[in-house]
Amino acid sequence: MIRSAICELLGIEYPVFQGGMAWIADGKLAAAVSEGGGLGIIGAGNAPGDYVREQIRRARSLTSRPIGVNVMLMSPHAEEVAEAAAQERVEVVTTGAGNPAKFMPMWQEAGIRVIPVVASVALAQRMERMGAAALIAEGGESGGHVGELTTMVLVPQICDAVGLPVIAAGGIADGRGAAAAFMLGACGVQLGTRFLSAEECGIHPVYKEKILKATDLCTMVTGKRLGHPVRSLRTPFARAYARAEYGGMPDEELEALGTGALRLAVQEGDKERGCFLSGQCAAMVHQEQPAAEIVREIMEEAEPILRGASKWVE
Ligand code: TUI
Repeated sequence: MIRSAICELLGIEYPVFQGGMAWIADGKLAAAVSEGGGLGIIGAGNAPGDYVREQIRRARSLTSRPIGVNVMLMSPHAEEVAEAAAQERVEVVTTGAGNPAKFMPMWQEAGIRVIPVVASVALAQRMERMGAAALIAEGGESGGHVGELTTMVLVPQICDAVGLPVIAAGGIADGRGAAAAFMLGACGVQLGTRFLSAEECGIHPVYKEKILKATDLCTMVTGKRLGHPVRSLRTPFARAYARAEYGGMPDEELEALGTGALRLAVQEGDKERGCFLSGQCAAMVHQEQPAAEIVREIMEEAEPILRGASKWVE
C-alpha cells in the first residue's frame, strides 16, 4: 500500500489524481476515480459556471468521497466557475494555464484546498506564498496546454524550491512512471491521458480508439506562436494548424481556426476537424478499464518497483 502526505491532507486512499481535462472530465468520470480511492477532478475548460455546478452535483450524487474542480484560467468564464466551485464547496480546486492568485482568498475562505498546476519554479514559489495546499508540477509530455520543461527536470526543481507536497504530472501512464515520480521527490501523481481509456470516460469512441492505437511519435505541439502551446494527436487538424501557424496566417484567423476543435473531437469524433488532446504517453495506454481499476493498477505496479529500488544499492 502506497500512502503519502497528500492522502492524509485530502482524505484520499491513493495518491492518484485524474487530470481535469477540458470537455472530457465530467462529474461521472471524476466520481468514478474518487470512488476508486483517487482524486477525481471535474475539468471546467471553457464551460460556463452553471455547467460546472451541474457536474459537481452529479459527482456528489455518485460519491461521498472528496472531489476536485479544475479552473482553466484562460477561460472567459473563469470567474463564474471559480465562484461555483467556492459555493459548492468542493474539497479541492486545481488550476491550469495561468496564475490563480486573484481567486485564492475566495477559495481558502470556503475551506477549499487550492492545488495550482505550475510549469515553472517562479510560479511555484508565488503559489506557496499565497497559501497553496500543494502543487501539481506538470511537464511538457502532458496533453493540452503545456509548459517548456519536461517532468524529469521540472519535478525535482519544484520540490527543491518549495516546502509543499508536490504532485507530478506529464508522461505518467503506469506504475513505473508513478514510482519514478516518487523518486524525483513527488508525493503523488496526476494522469490525464491514461484516464481517457476509462470506461466511465464519455469521449467519442473514435477518440478512445485513437488513444488505444497511438504510437510513440503520435503527438505534436501547436500554438506556440500565439503563446499557448497545446499538445495533441498528429491529426489532419493539427497538421493544418501547424501549416497555418508557420505559413504566416494572421493571429485572429489562427485563433478562429482552433475554435470548436476540442468539442468536435470529444463529442463528434471528427477525424478531420477535431483537436484530439493527448499526452506523449498515449502509446502506453492499452485497454479500456474501469477508472477504479486504473487507479488500483497504477499503485499495485508502483509498489514492487519502489520496494525493489534498493537492488541498485550495494
Ligand atoms: O491547463 C493545462 N492544460 C490544458 S488547459 C486546456 S484548454 C485550452 N484549450 C485551448 C488552448 C489553451 C487551453 C487544455 N489543456 N495544464 C496545466 C498547465 N498550466 N500547464 C501549463 C500551465 C501553466 C503555464 C504557464 C500554468 C501557469 C503558467 O504561467 C502563468 C503565469 O502567469 O506565470
